[in-house]
Amino acid sequence: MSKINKIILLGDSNTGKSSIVNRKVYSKFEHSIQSSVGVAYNNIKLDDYSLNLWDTAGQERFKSIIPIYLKGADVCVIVYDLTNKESMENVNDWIDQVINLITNPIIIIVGNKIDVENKPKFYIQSDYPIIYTSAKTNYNIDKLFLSIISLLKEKETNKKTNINICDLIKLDSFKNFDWFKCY
Ligand SMILES: Nc1nc2c(ncn2[C@@H]2O[C@H](COP(=O)(O)OP(=O)(O)OP(=O)(O)O)[C@@H](O)[C@H]2O)c(=O)[nH]1
Ligand SMILES: [Mg+2]
Repeated sequence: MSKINKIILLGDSNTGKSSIVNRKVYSKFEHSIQSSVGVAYNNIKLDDYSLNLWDTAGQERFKSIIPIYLKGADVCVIVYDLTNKESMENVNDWIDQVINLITNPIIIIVGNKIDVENKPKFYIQSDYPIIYTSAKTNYNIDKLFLSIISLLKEKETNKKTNINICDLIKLDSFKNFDWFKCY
């Protein structure tokens, strides 16, 4: 039987959370996708894992409902828009919100919209692993989910309750994951 894991996508509005989910679940990308209202749910099966994907709305007016959905999350994917400095600066606030509510969460930072040309890009420094993606071109989207599965597996195998994610991804099983880095 598949192991069920709760994956929550967080981050400012317009960073591409729903687009990442749509790319993975429906293999499509929409330029004129609607901003999310509340939370949307999807399930995907990968490997022997069943991932429950919770796509949250980033708009300020939905901030108060996020903690309800954060509860029980196994992986928190914090998405920012590489071309939007403010969304990058807000990543730490999203991380704080997660660590206030969840003990030893797996946090992954996603810098999305790497396809955009002719705009400055804001690369982040963090204690958490980072992956750069494009929901538009499908760049690194599969690798993002592969990384999620690998982190879940490693956490299970290591059975450490207090594991540092950046230590985890230094393990041998991540040595070929050059798209997935801690800085
Ligand atoms: N160029 C480019 N545009 C993207 C990418 N991902 C999303 N977009 C566009 O960015 C806008 C916002 O995408 P959404 O997926 O709705 O963003 P969101 O984070 O779900 O926003 P909220 O639901 O409001 O929190 C849309 O116009 C998308 O088409 C990407 O990788 N590259
Ligand atoms: Mg959305």
